[in-house]
Amino acid sequence: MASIRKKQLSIRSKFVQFRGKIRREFQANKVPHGEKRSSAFPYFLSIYPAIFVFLQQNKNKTKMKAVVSIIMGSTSDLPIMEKAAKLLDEFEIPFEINALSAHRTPKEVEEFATNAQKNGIKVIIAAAGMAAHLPGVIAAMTTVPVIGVPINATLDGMDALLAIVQMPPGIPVATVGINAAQNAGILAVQMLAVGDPELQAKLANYKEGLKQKIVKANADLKEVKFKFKVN
Ligand code: RP5
Repeated sequence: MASIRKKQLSIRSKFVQFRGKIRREFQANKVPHGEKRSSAFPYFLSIYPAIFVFLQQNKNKTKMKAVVSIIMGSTSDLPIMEKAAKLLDEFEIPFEINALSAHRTPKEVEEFATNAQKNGIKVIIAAAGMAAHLPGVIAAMTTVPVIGVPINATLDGMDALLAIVQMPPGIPVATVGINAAQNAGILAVQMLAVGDPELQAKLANYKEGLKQKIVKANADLKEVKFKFKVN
């Protein structure tokens, strides 16, 4: 809800800037300084097609509602988490990205987690490094499945991996490998694809693409020569 409101506000402010620009251009070019505009007609002629084009361009953005929420402990996690975002983009899944911290913004984490389901979020991808409590804390407050991404911030990411994966019975976090944000994205799509044949077909196609990488690897390996290599 908050993200849609944010998008609407940003589109509105872009529109206001755009309308101001058109007005200024019209006044600069068509109305000599100090003269009164004789008719409003040309002004409306110039602005309404522009409004129409603007609204058309932004129509899809306002309609989309996030079904996946990517949460990270800090923007320093973004270079890793971009891989999850890229994957969701590829599958045309509407998502949101926000920074929240179990330690620095505990109240906001609670607000997010307790409202996630109501806000239409179907899967949460939560990433954190160091003492990575964020995914587990979110999982404690929602029935929306949480995928945890341990970030390698210190100790090669082992601290975050153990903090995320070792959840007490009753509060699972589906933990992927250290920095494995792409896998988190794929897992999120797989969860969404349950009962969605169209998305399942897209996933099957994606996995078929992965097979091609190994087909090419074998072709390349054929060219590698060793005295005792027999294939
Ligand atoms: C965690 O601490 C974050 O998820 C990040 O991986 C790590 C370091 O955070 P910054 O100090 O870069 O904000 O909470």
